[in-house]
Amino acid sequence: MFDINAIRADFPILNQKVNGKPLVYFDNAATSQKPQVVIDAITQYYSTINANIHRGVHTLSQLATDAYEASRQTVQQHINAKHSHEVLFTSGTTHGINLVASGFTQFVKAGDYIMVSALEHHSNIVPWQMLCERTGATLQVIPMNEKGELIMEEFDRLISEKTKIVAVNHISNALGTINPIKYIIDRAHASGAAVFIDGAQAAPHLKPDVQALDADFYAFSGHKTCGPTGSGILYGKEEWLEKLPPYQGGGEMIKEVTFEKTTYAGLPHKFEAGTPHIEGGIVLGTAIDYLNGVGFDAIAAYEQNLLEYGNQKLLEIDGMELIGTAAEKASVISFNLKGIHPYDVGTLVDKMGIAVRTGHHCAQPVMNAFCIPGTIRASFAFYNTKEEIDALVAAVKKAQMMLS
Ligand code: 7TS
Repeated sequence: MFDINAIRADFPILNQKVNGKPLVYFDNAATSQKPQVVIDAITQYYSTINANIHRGVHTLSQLATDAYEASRQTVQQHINAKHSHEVLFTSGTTHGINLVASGFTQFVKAGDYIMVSALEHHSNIVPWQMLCERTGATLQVIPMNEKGELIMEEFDRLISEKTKIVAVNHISNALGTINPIKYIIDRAHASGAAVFIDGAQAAPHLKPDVQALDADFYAFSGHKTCGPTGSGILYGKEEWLEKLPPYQGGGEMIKEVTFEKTTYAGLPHKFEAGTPHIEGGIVLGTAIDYLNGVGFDAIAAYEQNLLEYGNQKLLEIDGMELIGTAAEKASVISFNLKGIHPYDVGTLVDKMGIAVRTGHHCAQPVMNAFCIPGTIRASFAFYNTKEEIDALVAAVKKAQMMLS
C-alpha cells in the first residue's frame, strides 16, 4: 500500500472546491487527472526542446526526437512488446481502432464475420460496423449475462474460421467487468482469427503484457492513464503491422515519393504520417513512469479496496440498483436509484462537488440490454479515498430525498 496523502499531493486539481464543496472526482473512466510531474513535463518540453521530430539536423530537433523515441521505449517495456517499432503513437484508443479496422478491409470479404462483444464502447463497435459495410462481412456479438459478464460458451459457439478478427475490451467502461481476454485470444487464434484488445479502461489499472497475452493489437489512451489528451498507443504485432496498409498518407511515412509511385517507410513510421502530438507522446512516457513508480500492484490492491467499500456503502441506500455485478471487476460502479432518472442524480451531486458521469457512457447496447436509459457511474482511481465515497453516499441520499 502507499501513502494516500502523498499521492493526492501529486495531483494539484484535487485540492480545490467545486460549487463551494471539496472536489470529489469520480469520473476517472472518462479521463484521469494529471500529476504535477506530467504537468511539469509539458512545460519543460515547450520551454527547452520544442522542435519538429525525425527531420531536423539541428540539435533541438534531435533532442525532441530522442525524447519521443525514448518514450516509445518506455511504453515498449511497460507493455512488454518485443520491438519498439510495434508501438505506434496515436491520438487515443479511437484512432488505434480505426487504424486497424480500416486496414483490415483488404483481409475481409463478403461472408466473413467480425466479432465484438455486448460490452463494447461505441468506438469499438462503429469502426467494425463500417468495416462490415465496406466488405459485406457480418458483425457477430458475444452476449453477456445479467451480471454483465461475457458468456464464453456463446463465444465458443459463435467463433469459426470465417471470423477474421475479434475486437473486445479488456475492461468495460460502463460496468467495470474485467473480460477473460487470455481465453478469448487463445480460442480466437485456434480458429485463425486475429484479436484486437481495447485496453482504454485497463491501462489505468494494470500493466498489460502483450506477449504473455499474445494479443495481435492492444490500444489505449494517454489521457486515461494520467497522460495528456490527444496521446495514445496502438501496439501491433510486427507481422500484422507489416501486412496492414498505411492508414493516412503524408510526410514522414514514406521512403520515396514520385508522381508515379510512393514507397512507404518501415515501422513504426509507416503509421505515423504528419507531425505527431510530440509533447503528448513524450509526456505519456512520463505518465507511465509515474504510474510504475506508484506501482500497479499497489494501485490494484488499493482500488479493489475502494470498490468493495463503495459497493457495500452504496448498497445501504434504499432503492439502490447496481448495474454490473461481475465477479471480476475494476473500480467502476454503475448504479441507479429506483424511480429516479440518472441525469437528475448526477446534476444534484455535482452541486455538492461530486463529479460522476451519467447517461449511456457511449455504450448504448449495454444500456439496452439492461432496459435502462443510462446509469450513474462512479469510477475510482488510486488517488480517491473512502472518505470521498462517504461523501458520494451522503450526496446520493440527499439527492434521493430531494427527488422523491
Ligand atoms: N474504449 C473504451 C473501453 C473506452 O472506455 C473509451 C472511452 C474509448 C474506447 C474511447 O477512448 P478515446 O480516448 O479514444 O475517446 N471511454 C469513455 C468513458 O467511459 N467516458 O468517457 C469516455
